Amino acid sequence: MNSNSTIYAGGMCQPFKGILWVLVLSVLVSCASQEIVPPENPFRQLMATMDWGTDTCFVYGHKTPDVDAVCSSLAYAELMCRLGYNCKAKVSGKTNNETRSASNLFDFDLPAMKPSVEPGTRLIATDHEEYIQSVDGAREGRVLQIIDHHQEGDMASVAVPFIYRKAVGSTCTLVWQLYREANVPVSDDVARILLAGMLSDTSNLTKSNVTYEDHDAWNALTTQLNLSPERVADIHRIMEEAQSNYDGMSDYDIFISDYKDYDMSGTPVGIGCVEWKDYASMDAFINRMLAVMPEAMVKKERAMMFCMATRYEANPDPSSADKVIPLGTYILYTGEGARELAEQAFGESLRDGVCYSETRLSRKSDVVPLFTRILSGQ
Ligand SMILES: [Mn+2]
Repeated sequence: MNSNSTIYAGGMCQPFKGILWVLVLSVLVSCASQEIVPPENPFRQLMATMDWGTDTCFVYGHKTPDVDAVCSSLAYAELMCRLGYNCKAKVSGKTNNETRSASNLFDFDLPAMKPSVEPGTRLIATDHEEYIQSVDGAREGRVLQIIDHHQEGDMASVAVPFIYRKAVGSTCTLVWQLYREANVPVSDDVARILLAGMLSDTSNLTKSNVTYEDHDAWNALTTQLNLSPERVADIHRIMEEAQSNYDGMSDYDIFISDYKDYDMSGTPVGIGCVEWKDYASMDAFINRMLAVMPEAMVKKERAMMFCMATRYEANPDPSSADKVIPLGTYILYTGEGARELAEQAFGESLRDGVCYSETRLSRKSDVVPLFTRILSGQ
């Protein structure tokens, strides 16, 4: 066969190969030069088109703020400031033990408390996009941006100029990506804040909803901060212990320490998440939560109240630093129709008020989408 008649490059005649290489190289060179000097930055341009007004724009995570909510709001407010916009992070409620532990471990100040905003206040929402989870007054405010990794909520409308939503493990991963998008280097201070949020929400990259994008961010941040994987695991363990440390807290405060409100097709639903690692006293702990849930249902004006509690058992590996390992998830319920909803989702009750899932459940990725689907009749 004549080599000129073959179509794969290995059989190409030499002059043709040469032309191909010139083409490839010229494409590469033009791409590279575009990367070095961006002719324009679409993210910064979009930010510049926003109606920022003259007052401070507040950046809030969700109510009952956790580490990801607080850290994403802090780091994103800082990015906006670096771009020249007058933004400040705030919290709408008391931070939990894990968040206070993270602020000590990673050496950053928690945002000041501001439980409500005036009508017309400009807002950026991180780690949530439902008004019911937002600062009081948000409905009468002006939402400029949403940065979030939950399912679409009622804050997200065409009137919001910038919405960045991706189903990644942590909102801090998204904020890290937007620093790159804005071409603003992440300072070490911001890197510590972002890593804290990531460790908490992804449980140090071990949760089922973790993506390669979370891994990218984790790698970049730990490299920048010069933290070995072992050191990161140690820090994460201390944060986790703080999260499940309920010393000195009332049962009611334990139940609402990681709690969120939802409006599911018109049904007001509340879901708390608790961690109780003393597995020998788990049954008694479940009873304590069941006892305070009706009170929470009244205070939070919910029709149904749920509580997710991880089931732990002793780690069969005695050499491991983790003394217990997670198994499934208990789903505690109270309120009219709550039993039917829980059983439709997770099968027959173990006993009155308690269902169980053999797989460990995520509120965001498993329970909320499932309950929403059932309640909307889909
Ligand atoms: Mn989050």
